[in-house]
Order: sequence, then structure tokens, then C-alpha cells
Amino acid sequence: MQISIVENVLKLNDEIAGLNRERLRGAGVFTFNLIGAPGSGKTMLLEATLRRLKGRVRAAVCVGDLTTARDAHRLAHWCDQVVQVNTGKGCHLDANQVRQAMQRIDFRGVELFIIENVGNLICPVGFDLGQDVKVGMFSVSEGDDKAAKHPYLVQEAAVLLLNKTDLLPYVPFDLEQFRADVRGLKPRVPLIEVSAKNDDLAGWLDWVNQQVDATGRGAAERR
Ligand SMILES: Nc1nc2c(ncn2[C@@H]2O[C@H](COP(=O)(O)OP(=O)(O)O)[C@@H](O)[C@H]2O)c(=O)[nH]1
Ligand SMILES: [Mg+2]
Ligand SMILES: [Zn+2]
Repeated sequence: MQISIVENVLKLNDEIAGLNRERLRGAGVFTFNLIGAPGSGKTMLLEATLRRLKGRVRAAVCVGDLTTARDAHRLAHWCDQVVQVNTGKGCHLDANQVRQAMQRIDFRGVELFIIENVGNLICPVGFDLGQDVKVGMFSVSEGDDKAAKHPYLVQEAAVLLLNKTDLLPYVPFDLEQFRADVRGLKPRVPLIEVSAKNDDLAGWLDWVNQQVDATGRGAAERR
């Protein structure tokens, strides 16, 4: 009985996610769902990313958090459309929450929709939000075993980020082991090593720009 209830919840979620995806794709918007542990640097990465894209790529953001609007305030410095979703005790965003956030966004001219999920490496992976891709984030300060311990995120992500590389000289983190664990789980996934703090984002910004351009071209061809 319990199993069928859970299945129904996920089925409804997937239906709403499908509607979100249809709307976003129809508008030619590239959407990623950023998933990582609390404190891995999701908001700092997005602050740096939005700062670098400002004036070049028009973005909107939906940010999930249990209670505060602190992340939304940080991101609002760099983006004029930021919607905060407070999930209360909920440990992930669901498609309906994103749908409601989308109703508060004017997507005209928007090319990039960023979703910062609630800090959690586990259940956000299972909830489709209507994104084009999931981006998985780990950081040097979390320990080098976290990819191996969270294989589901590694397998579901279209790209993986390793943040806080500026801390590599100071904390025990076996970079070769981490890379090997990722390769073992998903041989061809791009693994981009960044430091949001130092604005060291080269491969990541290239990846975002490529996705935005490809999505925009695809939408133009369909018209
Ligand atoms: N050293 C270092 N600290 C970082 C980096 N990115 C984020 N932080 C710090 O890590 C903490 C958590 O960052 P935050 O962006 O709030 O993480 P979130 O919970 O994943 O959104 C903050 O104190 C940030 O200043 C980084 O690249 N290097
Ligand atoms: Mg955050
Ligand atoms: Zn959850």
C-alpha cells in the first residue's frame, strides 16, 4: 500500500515536471537543476556565474531553502528575477513548487533558468522538476569519498562540479581517487573543477554558454 502511495506522488510530480519542461523548452530556455550538499557552494557558484553572465545571458533563478531568503537576496544582486521557495521541513524541491515559482517569472527574453535545489545529495535526485539537466556539485571540504557514496547523483547528472579547489593545499582530499570514483560510475561525464571563491570558473562558464546557445538555436529552428 505504502509503495503505491509513493509511486502516485512521483507520478503526479513527473506529470507536472513534464508541463514545466514543455513550457521552458517552448520558450527556448535552457534549465539546470543544481544539486549538492549544504555548504558545498551552490549559491556562491551561482553568484559568480550570474555576475560573469550579466549583460550577456538573461537569466532567472528559483532557489529552494527550508526557511530563510538569504540565498535569494545574495543572488538578487546579479539577477533581476529570483524567486525563493521555502520548503519548510521539505528536503527537496518538487515540480509543483517550481511550477508556482515559474508563474512569478516573466520568461520573455530569458535564456537560462537556474534552479538551486535544497542542500541534499539524496532525494532531490529523484524529483524531476522539468529541467533540461541536473548538475551535481561536490566540494573539496566534504571529503573525497562523496561521489562514491552518492552514485545516484553521479549517474543522473549531465555535468559534475568539484568546488573549493582553492582549498586543496589545506585539506586532505585525494583528487585522483575522487576522479577515479567518478570515472568508475560514469566514464564520460564532464567533471569540472572550480573555485567559486576565486572566480575560477572557466570550464563551467564555457559549458553553460554552449548549452544556452544550443537551446536558443534549437528554438529558433523550430519556429
Ligand atoms: N574556500 C572556498 N569557500 C567557498 C567556495 N564556494 C563557497 N564557499 C564557502 O562555502 C560556504 C557555503 O557556501 P554557499 O554558497 O552558501 O553554499 P550552499 O549551501 O551550497 O549554497 C560559504 O561560507 C562560502 O563562502 C570556494 O570555492 N572556496
Ligand atoms: Mg545555497
Ligand atoms: Zn527530500
